[in-house]
Amino acid sequence: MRASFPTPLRAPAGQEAGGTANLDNLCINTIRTLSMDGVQKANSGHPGTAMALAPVAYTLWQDVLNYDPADPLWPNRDRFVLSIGHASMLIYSLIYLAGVRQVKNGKVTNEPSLTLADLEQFRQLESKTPGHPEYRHTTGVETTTGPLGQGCGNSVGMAMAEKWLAARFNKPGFELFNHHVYTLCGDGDMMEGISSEAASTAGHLKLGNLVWMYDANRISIEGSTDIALTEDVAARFAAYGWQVLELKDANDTATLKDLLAQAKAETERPTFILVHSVIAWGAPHKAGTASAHGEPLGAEEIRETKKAYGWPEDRSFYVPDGVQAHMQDGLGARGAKARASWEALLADYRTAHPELAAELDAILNGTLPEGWDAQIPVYEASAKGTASRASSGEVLNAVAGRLPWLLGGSADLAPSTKTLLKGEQSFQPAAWGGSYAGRNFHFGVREHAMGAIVNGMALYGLRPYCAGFLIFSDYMKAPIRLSA
Ligand SMILES: Cc1ncc(C[n+]2csc(CCOP(=O)(O)OP(=O)(O)O)c2C)c(N)n1
Ligand SMILES: [Mg+2]
Repeated sequence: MRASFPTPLRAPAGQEAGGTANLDNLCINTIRTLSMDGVQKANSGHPGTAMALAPVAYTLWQDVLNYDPADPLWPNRDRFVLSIGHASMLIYSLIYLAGVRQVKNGKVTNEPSLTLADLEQFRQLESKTPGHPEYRHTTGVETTTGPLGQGCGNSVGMAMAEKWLAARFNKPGFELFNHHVYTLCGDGDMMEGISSEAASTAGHLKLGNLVWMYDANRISIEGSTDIALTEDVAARFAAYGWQVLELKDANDTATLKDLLAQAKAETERPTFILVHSVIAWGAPHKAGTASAHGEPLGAEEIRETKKAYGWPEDRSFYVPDGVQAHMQDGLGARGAKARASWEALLADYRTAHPELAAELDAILNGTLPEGWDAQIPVYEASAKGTASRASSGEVLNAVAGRLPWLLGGSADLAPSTKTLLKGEQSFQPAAWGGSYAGRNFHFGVREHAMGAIVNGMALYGLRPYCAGFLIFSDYMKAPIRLSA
């Protein structure tokens, strides 16, 4: 079934206008056409969703995200998670246009993370632009995505890590951590159980620093989602305790900015923005069809689509002058300013709170405190032995005393798995009588999300663990593999 596509070739609001609106649309159409061209050249990939969501992702990056392309490791940067990893040309185009610098061996270099030549190598062996985005392979990719739902789970872990870091390190006059985690997800993510587990957890924990944007294009591989997804997804999120907002047209960037402002203004609830989009927007024959999900558009359709965008029809991988500079003036300038004031704050923090500053350095550098293992007990060989879960609990507690950022919990099995850290609080919002500084996490009976959440926390440099009975680790296979 073809989704409705009433005004296929009409320019989005503002496109006809001059000035910045025009430059914004130039950027958006650059992302769309790079995505089409990348997939076409590779003769494989997913053009439609990258095209449709270009205005959404671009607006987020250009007008909202606190991210400095010159320092992709800045600890208080907003995180962007592309849970719909198949739309990878979207994030590669943004990384390229934003001029994100490459990180090598843990250090930021002056090289761009991606060049136009890298985009032309989309999906080629050893290229920096694999079919699905991979963490540490391409700078600017915050987590590996592809197995649908994992990115959603990771983003909840990231938002939890942010809350924990803020609770531990922020001091009066020193708000070191106050960033947001933004996730783009799709129908597939919404169908996967892991995202429900993760969303339920995020609602319970009142993660007001988390925003999911759901691309409700009502298309997946087999056709219309009418064949498999008919529930009221927004109502589900309201029930989970999220703020639920709706964007009626993915091209309406002005309203999107308002909604993202509402998301940031809401500090108690995570925000879910349901976005209506048309897959392969602007493609005269393929817009709104499942074939635009995972096949190249084809040379003729690309030509006609470029014509509809007012683009040179015969140019491939065309990046108009001024597009990269425009992103530097927007995202780049805002990010540089935010990072500079953060660096200054950190410098003063080092004087005011030297011990905490040293601890933060260790977290960010991935090092361990001196003597972290000094209290690990020694077990004499004995015929009777000790239950490994008992010795595990003792060792965990022996290390925890010397490693404050060792934290974690269990999927409702802590009394059996012996994973409770003695004398530590539970990680809970104040509303439930707890604190985000707590180190005992209660994942609930949600193994799949637990794995992805812990992966998201690990991406912040924390040392998280999770636990359950071995047999239930079957429910966690995907996050276990991704953690490797
Ligand atoms: C766990 C998992 N199962 C299956 C797939 C294969 N797959 C990739 S995209 C996709 C359809 C996703 O639909 P949607 O999220 O609506 O994306 P759209 O077609 O709108 O881009 C599927 C089944 C996957 N990537 N991950
Ligand atoms: Mg879809």
